[in-house]
Amino acid sequence: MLYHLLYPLHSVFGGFNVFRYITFRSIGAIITGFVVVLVLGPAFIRFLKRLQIGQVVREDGPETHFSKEGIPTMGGAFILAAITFSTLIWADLTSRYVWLVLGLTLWFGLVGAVDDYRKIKKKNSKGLSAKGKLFFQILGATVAGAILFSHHGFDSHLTIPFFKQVNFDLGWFYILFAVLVIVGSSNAVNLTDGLDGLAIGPTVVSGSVYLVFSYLAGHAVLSSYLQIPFVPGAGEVAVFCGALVGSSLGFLWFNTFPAQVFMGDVGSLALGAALGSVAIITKQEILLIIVGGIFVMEAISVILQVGFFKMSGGKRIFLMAPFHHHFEKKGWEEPKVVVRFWIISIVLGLAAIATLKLR
Ligand code: 57M
Repeated sequence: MLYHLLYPLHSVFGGFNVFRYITFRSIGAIITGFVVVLVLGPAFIRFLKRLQIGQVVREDGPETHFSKEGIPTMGGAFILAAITFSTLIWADLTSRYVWLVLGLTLWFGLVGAVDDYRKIKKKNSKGLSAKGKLFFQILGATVAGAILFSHHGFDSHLTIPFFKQVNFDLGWFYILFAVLVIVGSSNAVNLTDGLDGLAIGPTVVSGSVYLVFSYLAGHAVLSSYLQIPFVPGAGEVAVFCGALVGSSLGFLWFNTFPAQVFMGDVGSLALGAALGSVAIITKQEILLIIVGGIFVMEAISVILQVGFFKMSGGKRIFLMAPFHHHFEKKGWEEPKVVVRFWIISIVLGLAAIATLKLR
């Protein structure tokens, strides 16, 4: 909005020229998202309490979680509201990539909200059926993948970190690949969101890394110098990433141990889909495995645990999956597990940025 309102006035007031810069507007989006959630967060938490939207905690979980029963959940709805507000304020609203990422994020948020609401209404932690949730996720991701693929000049080549010269042309299969990345990252963040601050911390890290990659991918000179795919118009997605990072930081203020609010599936599914779709647009899909390494590790721990559990007739690889519960069962205090996962996430984020030079 501000870009359209104020930049044209730069001939009258030179200072408004700053609104043309994506870097300035991305920082504006970070600050706006953060301030909106920080200032209005307490009122929103009171609102959730008034509506009695409290967490239903499963009996088969770690005993330390039983005291979390009733903590307000669906805080992710507020994160998404702040992301939307901040993006609309700071982004160039003629950018089709911004509308695509925002629309997909809100679609996954809607799927999560229905799941959360059914869990709360039915007072059980089942919610939407797994098949139902997956169907609507795949539907949204397929539409987004098809829209992207149909964009004039969209490049369906796959880029591999560290190997600049290697890229496969997936052709139509790119849509399937995009669905895999978006739905995979959405569910990986969802599985990770099981301890106070555990999912939102790595989301801040991943969103920050993809803010940088969006800016570089959309920059003709820098992308050429760094030998990464040039995606004209991808730079505006950095503003969306800024809104995501700022809003997530604001949410972390209330979600850190002991959490005053949980994000709910409305938050975790949406944030995961947002990261997956940004990875697709910037053509840094494989990089998401490094940047989102915590999410990947959590998802793999579940796949291994459930697979081995079924094959071995009930034996476990980990004390409990996802991985964060394994350390809780080993006696680590919750904050210790969370901060150590954050440390790993930050190191992986830095490693992801380092791939720009290691080619
Ligand atoms: C998403 N949801 C949390 C909260 C959050 C296949 C199986 C591995 C699936 C998995 C599962 O059910 N995952 C669902 C994780 C839940 O958090 C809610 O869900 C939203 C995110 N989707 O926003 O609303 C609980 O997590 C805790 N929590 C916090 N702080 C937070 O900031 O403490 C969440 C956010 C909340 C709260 O206690 O109630 C969750 O864990 O369900 N299942 C599991 O993760 C279960 N693992 C399991 O069954 N493992 C077995 C299988 C794999 C064979 C095994 O290892 O033997 C664990 N989760 C629970 N109970 N709740 C263990 C059992």
